[in-house]
Amino acid sequence: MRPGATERPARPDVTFKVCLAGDPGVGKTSLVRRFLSNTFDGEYIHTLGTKVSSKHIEIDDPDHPGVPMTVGATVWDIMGDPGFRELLKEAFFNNLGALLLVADGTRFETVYLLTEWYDAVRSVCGEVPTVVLINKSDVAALARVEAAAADVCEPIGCHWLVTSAKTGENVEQAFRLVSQLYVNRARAMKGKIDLSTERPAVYVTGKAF
Ligand SMILES: Nc1nc2c(ncn2[C@@H]2O[C@H](COP(=O)(O)OP(=O)(O)O)[C@@H](O)[C@H]2O)c(=O)[nH]1
Ligand SMILES: [Mg+2]
Repeated sequence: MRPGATERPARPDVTFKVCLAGDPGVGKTSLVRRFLSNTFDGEYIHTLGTKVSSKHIEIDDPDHPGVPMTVGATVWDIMGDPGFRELLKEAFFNNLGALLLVADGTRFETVYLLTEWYDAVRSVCGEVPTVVLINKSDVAALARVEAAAADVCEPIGCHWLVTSAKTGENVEQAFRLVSQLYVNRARAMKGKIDLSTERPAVYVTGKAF
């Protein structure tokens, strides 16, 4: 190992695909950048197609409380244009393990639009562990969006967090939570799926949490 390099397992215990979905401009690319390189850029560059990156995340081993396990998240930052959703949803969501649905806290209508993203995901891969992120908490008036988030999350039965790609609030936590939900579900399904697989994702259908 190079001097100064931080040690991390060459191979994570499990890998999975996590996708960020939500309308254009809500902050998907900025959240990924904050998560991967702990930086922020105020300029808006429209995402074309998809950018795939990966990062190891440490979570609790659900079968051994207090013992950490490493998961490899393959992060898909997709183009959020609703007009392309039907056309590209198979490519975006095939083999999805977990989902981050992102809304803009300064535009509460983007919260309600998440149900359309969720339906598109479900039509491809069934119900996957999902966390809703109300982003731009550094500038948002949160009371109204929090009410909208409750409206959207209750029927889906998913968690939601307030995040800021600008300040970093809850960004790491969001990726850790969705990874933990994925692994908890994968473990609960033990025997039906192979956790030692090296394929980028294991997806399962059915309500898991
Ligand atoms: N103030 C603030 N601006 C943000 C935040 N996240 C993203 N932005 C800005 O919102 C715009 C759209 O962000 P981007 O990540 O490209 O959105 P995407 O289209 O969903 O990928 C950019 O100008 C970002 O700098 C945030 O948490 N706070
Ligand atoms: Mg983008």
